[in-house]
Amino acid sequence: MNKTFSIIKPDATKRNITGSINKLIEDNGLRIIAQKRIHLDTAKAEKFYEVHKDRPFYRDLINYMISEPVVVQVLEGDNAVNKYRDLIGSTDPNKAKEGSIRKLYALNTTQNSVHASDSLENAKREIEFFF
Ligand code: 3AN
Repeated sequence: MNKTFSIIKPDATKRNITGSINKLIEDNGLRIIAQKRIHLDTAKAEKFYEVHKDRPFYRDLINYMISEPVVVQVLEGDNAVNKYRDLIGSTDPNKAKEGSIRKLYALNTTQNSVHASDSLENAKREIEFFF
């Protein structure tokens, strides 16, 4: 059993598909053990995405992440980090595999509906950042 961190992003909360995404999470054997809806401010979004601060898409990403509320979550399950990365699919929805959350719901590479931690170490850090 391990834990991972998830964000249901503004494009998804805005379209009222939080429940649809949560159903996919639960149907895939992950348990939502904590969840809250928050509105990120610029400082918090910038800190969370600090690793991308020199990337060309950084400012658009921050503006997008503060545009609407998000739902931050802790998910638990066997191999939760890898299982959830697999379920969300590739960053670019055109490359995401059939049945993945991003293939089903993402609008484009920035507005891609969900975030998932990419390692156990980052999961721990990201959970502590929000909970
Ligand atoms: P992932 O969320 O698939 O792990 P990261 O961590 O490389 O992807 O990127 C973090 C976020 O930054 C993505 N979820 C997406 O919203 C945005 N992003 C990443 N790459 C691009 C890109 N090439 N163009 C626009 N936005 C991007």
